[in-house]
Amino acid sequence: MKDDVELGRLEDLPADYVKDLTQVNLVPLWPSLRGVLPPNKPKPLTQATAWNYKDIRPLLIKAGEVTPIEKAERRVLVLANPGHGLQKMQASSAIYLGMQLLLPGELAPPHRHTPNAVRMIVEGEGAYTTVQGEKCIMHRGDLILTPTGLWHEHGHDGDQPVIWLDVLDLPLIYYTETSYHINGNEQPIVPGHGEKQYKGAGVIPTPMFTRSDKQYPILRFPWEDVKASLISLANDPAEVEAVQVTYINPLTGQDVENILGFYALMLRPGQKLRLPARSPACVFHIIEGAMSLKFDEKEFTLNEADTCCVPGYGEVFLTNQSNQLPTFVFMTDESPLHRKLGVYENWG
Ligand code: GTQ
Repeated sequence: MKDDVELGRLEDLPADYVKDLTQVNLVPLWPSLRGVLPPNKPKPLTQATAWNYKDIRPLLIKAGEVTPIEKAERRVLVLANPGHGLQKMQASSAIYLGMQLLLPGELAPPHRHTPNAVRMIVEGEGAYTTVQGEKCIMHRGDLILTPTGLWHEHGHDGDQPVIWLDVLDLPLIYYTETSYHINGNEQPIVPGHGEKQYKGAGVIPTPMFTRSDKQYPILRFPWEDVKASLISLANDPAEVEAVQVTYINPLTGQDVENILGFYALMLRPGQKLRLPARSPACVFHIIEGAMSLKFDEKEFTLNEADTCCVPGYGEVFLTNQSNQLPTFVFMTDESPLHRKLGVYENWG
C-alpha cells in the first residue's frame, strides 16, 4: 500500500452512521490511521525549545515574594514545551523540567511519590535534600537523585536563595495513571553518604566480601568528581571525540534511574560536535561555559544555567562558544525508557 493513497475522511461518512458509532463508543480507524502511525518517522509534538536563565531567575525570585513556601510546597516554575501546550507542563513526552527556589530557612516538606526525580543544582549554597534519611548537600553542578518512592524534603541553612533544576518523568507517570504522592514527617538523618562510599569508579565497598543490595547506592553525584572524570577522559586518549559520561548505578552498571538517563558532556575549546539522530528526546543544561545548539532550522545560544529541549529523530549540532575554555553540559534523555519499551533507535 502506498502512503500517498488518501484514506477516507470522517466527513466522507454518512453523519447518521458516525452518530450511531459514537452512541456505542466506537470510532472508525481509517480517518486517524495516518495520524497515529505516520509514514517513516514520528511527528513529535515536542518542539526544540530553549529557556534562558536570565528570563527565569527574576520571575522565580518574584515567586519567592508573592508565594510563601507553605502555599507552594514546591516553589517551581515549570519549563513547558509549547508544542505540547503550556498547561501540560511537559518538556517532552516523558520529561518534566522545573526551576525550584528555596529561600534561607525554608523547608519544602517531606513527601514521596511515584515519579522519579533528580535535581541539578544551579545557584546558591547552604541548601540540602534529605533522601530516605541521607542528607545530600547541594553545590552548583551536583546531581541529587530522588528515585521513585523515596522520602525527600528540601531544607536551607544558608543566607542566599538556592535554585535548582528539577527533572522528573512526571508526564509519563501521569499518562500511565500511576502518579500520586504521600506526605510524611521529617526524616531522622542516617549516617553515611553514598558518594563517599562509592567514590572510585573501579572499586565498590564489599565488607566481609559482601556487596550491598541497596537499590540506589549513590544519591548525590558531586560536580567536582564528575568534572574530574570528564577532564581525565578528555586527556586519555586525547582523540576521543565525544567526551561524555553517564550517571550510573555502580552496583548494576545500569542508568541511575528507571526511565530517564543522565549524562555530562565536555565540549573541548572550539569543539563542534554532531550528535546522531536517535529516538529519545533530549535536554541540555549548561553547567559551565556556553555553546550554540542547532536542531533542524532552529539555532540557540546557551549560556550558563540555560536549558534546551529537542525532540527525537533529528541530529543535534553543538558548538563550544569559546576557543579557550571547555564547556560542560548536563544532559537528560529518554533512552532507558525507549530501551525498555524496545523502541530505541539510533539512526547515526
Ligand atoms: O521537589 O519534590 O518540580 O514533588 C515537582 C514535584 C519538584 C519535589 C517538582 C515535586 C518536586
